[in-house]
Amino acid sequence: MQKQLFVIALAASVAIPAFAHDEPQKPKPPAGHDHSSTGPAHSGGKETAFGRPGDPAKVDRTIVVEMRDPVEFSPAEIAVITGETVRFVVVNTGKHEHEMVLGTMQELEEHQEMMKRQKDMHHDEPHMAHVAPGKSGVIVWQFTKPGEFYYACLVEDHFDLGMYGKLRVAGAPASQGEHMHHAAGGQHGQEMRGMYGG
Ligand SMILES: [Cu+2]
Repeated sequence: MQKQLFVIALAASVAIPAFAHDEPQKPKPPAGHDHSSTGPAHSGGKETAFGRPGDPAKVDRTIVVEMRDPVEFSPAEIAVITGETVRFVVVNTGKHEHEMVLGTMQELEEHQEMMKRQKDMHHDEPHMAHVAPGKSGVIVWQFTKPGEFYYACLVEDHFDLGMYGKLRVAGAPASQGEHMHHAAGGQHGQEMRGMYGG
């Protein structure tokens, strides 16, 4: 019962960014808002709000994320334990280019705006993988802070069309009870995938 409620709460919270995203006037942070000096999503080896590049030799878990046409990530929700280093194997099973970019919702939206202004902007950083049709890419990332983060495809208008997923970073394997541990563990993503047909 407890778990059921948790899942429903999760589903409800997933819907909120989608609405916010559709608003033409995005809320701006108040003046003087403490903004990262590095700007949107430039991880280049540094600590970010959503973690830091992981050491490929110290991967805790490998998660396969499938990118499908027209604009879908599967799974669309992933639970990670705080401190965990995840190796994402990002598989593009579509006929269109896709990419997986990690970040906060605000950073991803800013990044998207930047991409619209500079169509030819090409970059590759540790928190992103641009993948051609039928190919796969890898992101190794350590999630150092708890929170709700996202992965989005910033190719063309895919993000606007809803091509993003949610990363829920929570807990610590040793300090949590059986229930929390289970909720934060890798199995949860699989359950979500099943429930929502992702
Ligand atoms: Cu895409």
